[in-house]
Amino acid sequence: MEVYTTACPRNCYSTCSMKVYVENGRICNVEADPQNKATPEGVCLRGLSYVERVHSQDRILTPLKRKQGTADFAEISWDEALDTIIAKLQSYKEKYGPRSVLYYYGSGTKGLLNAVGADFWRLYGGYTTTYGDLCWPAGLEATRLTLGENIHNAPWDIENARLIIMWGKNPAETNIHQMRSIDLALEQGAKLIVIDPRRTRSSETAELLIQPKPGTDGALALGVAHLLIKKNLIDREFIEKYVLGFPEFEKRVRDFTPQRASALTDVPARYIEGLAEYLGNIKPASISGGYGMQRYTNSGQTMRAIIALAVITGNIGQPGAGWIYANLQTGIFDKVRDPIAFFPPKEPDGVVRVSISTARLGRDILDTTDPPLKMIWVERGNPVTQNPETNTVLKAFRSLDFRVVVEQFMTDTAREADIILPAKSMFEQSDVIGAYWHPYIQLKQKVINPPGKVKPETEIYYLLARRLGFPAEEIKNKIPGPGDAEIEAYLETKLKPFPELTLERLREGPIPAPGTKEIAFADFKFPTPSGKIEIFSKEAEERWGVDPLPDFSEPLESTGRKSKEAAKYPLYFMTPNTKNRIHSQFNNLELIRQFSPVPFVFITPEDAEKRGIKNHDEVRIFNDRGELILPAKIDFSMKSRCIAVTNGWWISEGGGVNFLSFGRETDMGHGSAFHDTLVEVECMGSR
Ligand SMILES: Nc1nc2c(c(=O)[nH]1)N[C@H]1C(S)=C(S)[C@@H](COP(=O)(O)OP(=O)(O)OC[C@H]3O[C@@H](n4cnc5c(=O)[nH]c(N)nc54)[C@H](O)[C@@H]3O)O[C@H]1N2
Ligand SMILES: Nc1nc2c(c(=O)[nH]1)N[C@H]1C(S)=C(S)[C@@H](COP(=O)(O)OP(=O)(O)OC[C@H]3O[C@@H](n4cnc5c(=O)[nH]c(N)nc54)[C@H](O)[C@@H]3O)O[C@H]1N2
Ligand SMILES: [Mo]
Repeated sequence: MEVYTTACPRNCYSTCSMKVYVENGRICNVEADPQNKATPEGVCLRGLSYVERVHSQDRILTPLKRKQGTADFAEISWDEALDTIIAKLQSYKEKYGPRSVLYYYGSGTKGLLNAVGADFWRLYGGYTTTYGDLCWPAGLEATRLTLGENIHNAPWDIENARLIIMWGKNPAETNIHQMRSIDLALEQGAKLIVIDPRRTRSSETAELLIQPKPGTDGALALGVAHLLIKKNLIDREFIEKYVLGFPEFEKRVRDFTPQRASALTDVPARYIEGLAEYLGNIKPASISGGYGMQRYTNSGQTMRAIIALAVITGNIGQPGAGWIYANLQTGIFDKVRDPIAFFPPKEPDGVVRVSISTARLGRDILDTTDPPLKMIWVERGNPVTQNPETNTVLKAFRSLDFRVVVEQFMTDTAREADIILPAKSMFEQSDVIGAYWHPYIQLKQKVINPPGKVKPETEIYYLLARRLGFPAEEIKNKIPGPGDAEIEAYLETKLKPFPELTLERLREGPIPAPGTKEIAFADFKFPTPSGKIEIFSKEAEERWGVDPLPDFSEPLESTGRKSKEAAKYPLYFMTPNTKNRIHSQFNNLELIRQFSPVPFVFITPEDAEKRGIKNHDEVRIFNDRGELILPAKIDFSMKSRCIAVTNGWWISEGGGVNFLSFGRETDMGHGSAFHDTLVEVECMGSR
């Protein structure tokens, strides 16, 4: 048995270091590697399930081609797959130009080698791609505008906090290792407050749970700011020295009385007062903001209002304090630190057309002209299930002439393909990965050979590049050849500027990114235009057309809007993440299905009773965009008028939450406002 240190590249806060045990070319065990101080113990169930996932009977192991006009696929050789793709690529380029090809990638796996795809498509002569992101950009942009960059204290520092506010984050499911540090803090007497419309597992040890109406946290935060200022529970010295725009902010929150905030948020005023008392009196305080609450149309402004609370109480730049959102200190390989620069809304040059909003993927594909889109290449993502407005995404996919999907499993997106190419697993190619919560650079090691006819993306691109006759010198510079040595040489080149990072050292375990700050902003230097923390941000106004101060407006789909839609669809459709899955991954495995075999819709007793719904009744969830039919589970933990289905269920499993969401962007950052989704539910009778 061989044992390797490697790291999990899923889109997950934890990005664990782990030891894998390999025998006869099979992964037979996975366990935590304590060298990573953020994830010293507890590989999660998904981690344990790799043993099954990698060797699953359902894995796609060979290229597949759709049998014309059917939903079936036939196995084909790599030669046939590549020749078919090349014929298409050549003809589209000739007839419509290279921008008729859409290159779409999701968040399926991290790694430096992911860059090879874009380099290939540039060499092809250009391409069309998406801007924006499904996940977190409204909060990234709010943080960058306020503090100047997206960094925070090392994960384990939360142990030093005396007050922890989990604001719209559910680490007990989405960041289990953070729970460990929170527990250690609580053992030392810290207090925990959770703010979430749902009573999540993360709130089990909380002293105070606040359940605002979805999308109204901005009003809650401004109400708390009002009280902190009124009761003089703010840090005036800190504000004087480091904050831009406090006098204007003070004016802004003047009418956000607890009564007004209570009416907007549906949180009792005494809870708002309680939150202000805790935050004003207990120091140091860490506020950990989740990503769920920044997927509304008003959420950039919401996040700015919440960050302002950490700022006016002076909880920045010290141990145990801070705004914990995204720690991009491992982003050392990217030239630009402005996260929105990763999603440029304008064309960066004449080659790449960055014209399609990830949030509006379906509609933008259909609306694109000059040239129109003919082909899509999808890798590392499952847009049919995960992007908003599934019906439109499906229509857009089906309007194209040719679809290639690189996948490990027969996902809803793969089912739409003309050609499916089998994708590697994390154990089948080495890569260097960063993280967005802890500071470690890690090597995700190749520990087994790809099974069947699987080829990593880099090799697929290499073979295509050769057959397309790209200049040899360009291929050599941009696209590593198929051998392990060539992959390692590519990675070594990327690591070269950082002498402390060598593959040899990374093979032993994780290494903090060079220049890592354990305490963010300890030097009180803020890379904003003014050099101060900007509660008032001219840049916010100029870039996004929002108020330069944090403000509150109802999300576009909100029961607070008194619109016709709100009267027709009175329920908030919540689609949170869940513990044993990363979005649409893992639930196809036996190990995981034991815990979650079928999707449910969670509904409060009050909302169920109103509609004559009993536990396990079949219900129809619907709005103008689509419907879902699921069994109901009566649930006492949610705020009434909220219903929830965890996201990630496949349509082929009866899930598909995005049939109900709408493709529209957040107020800043080009995020996806999934959670602006109102629905109605009706009973279809017992099962
Ligand atoms: N196990 C597991 N871990 C994961 C993931 C996963 O799928 N599974 N996904 C990873 C990824 S990509 C992401 S983006 C993160 C997400 O991590 P989190 O942000 O923790 O997860 P979410 O479920 O998106 O949202 C967290 C909470 O926000 C609440 N919420 C929704 N709307 C509002 C609101 O208006 N106000 C408030 N206060 N709360 C609200 C939801 O009820 C939910 O409990 O997790 C990462 N980690
Ligand atoms: N309604 C609603 N929708 C949501 C959310 C929500 O809260 N509500 N959350 C959103 C968020 S936060 C996110 S991050 C997105 C996630 O959406 P996606 O980025 O689409 O992520 P996954 O669902 O994890 O799908 C990733 C796919 O990549 C494949 N894959 C894994 N490794 C590799 C590889 O090495 N190569 C290739 N080619 N493929 C690989 C996996 O098999 C999987 O099918 O979903 C978003 N969708
Ligand atoms: Mo995400």
